[in-house]
Amino acid sequence: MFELPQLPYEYNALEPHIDEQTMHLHHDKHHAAYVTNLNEALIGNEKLLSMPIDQLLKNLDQVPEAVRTKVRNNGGGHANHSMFWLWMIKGGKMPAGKITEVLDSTFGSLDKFKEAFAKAALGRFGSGWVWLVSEKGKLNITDTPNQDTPLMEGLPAQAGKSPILGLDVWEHAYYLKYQNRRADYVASWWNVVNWQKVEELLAQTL
Ligand code: MN3
Repeated sequence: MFELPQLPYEYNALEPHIDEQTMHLHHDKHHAAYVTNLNEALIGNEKLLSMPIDQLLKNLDQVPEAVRTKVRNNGGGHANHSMFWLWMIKGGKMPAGKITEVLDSTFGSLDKFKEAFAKAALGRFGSGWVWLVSEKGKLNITDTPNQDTPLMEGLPAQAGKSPILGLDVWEHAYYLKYQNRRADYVASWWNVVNWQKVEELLAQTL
């Protein structure tokens, strides 16, 4: 069975950038529902229920066709949100180490990277995610619809494109505080990004 992870900080830890009420709804309702629906879709399938979530998403072809879309949406939702909580931290953590070098060499500077990432976030029509992915240290910005994730491309995490940073641009992630102002949400989100986590994930892809 898949389980809802606890937040690694208090619900109000990301204030004022991400408000407490949004965190409660987002974690306790939205993420919880993805976990419940994922378990429900896989009832009786012990093999799939015992896979790590990223393995399950890399092997969607092993999921019975009747529940594949449900597993894709809810399993993606579970994986994406489990990572999303870890990509944020109270007070934020500035980039340091290898990630700064790679962002500079790929995008020109941290600010230019942020600009390009924000542009992708604003350009994603409707619900979805924006990603910074690493392919053996080669960085790219991508985006996916719904709860799809780069993990679904069928490539092993160590050899393929691994998400090392992701931003939820579903309205449920920001609408209470920012309403339709997605650009303001993205601009504010940088203040709580946990770059130390990004650095760790980058290192795993090198
Ligand atoms: Mn969400």
